[in-house]
Amino acid sequence: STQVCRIRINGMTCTSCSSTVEQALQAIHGVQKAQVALATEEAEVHYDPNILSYNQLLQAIEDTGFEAILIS
Ligand code: 9UX
Repeated sequence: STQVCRIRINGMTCTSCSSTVEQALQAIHGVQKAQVALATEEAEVHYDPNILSYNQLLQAIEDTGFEAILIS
């Protein structure tokens, strides 16, 4: 199954920042699709809720050095 969540990411200032976050999300088992937009400072992540929870997505972003806040 698929769940979609949107996450606000604070602290990204260049495309290298957003690429780092996007690749970290895409590398997680259970993530089906992840897009990080620098302009809006948001991530949209499609993931399997049977494999992981959104809290692990937030933690993975925080691990890259940015602040993550669940939007929806
Ligand atoms: Mo860009 Mo982001 O030079 O921490 S990688 S600012």
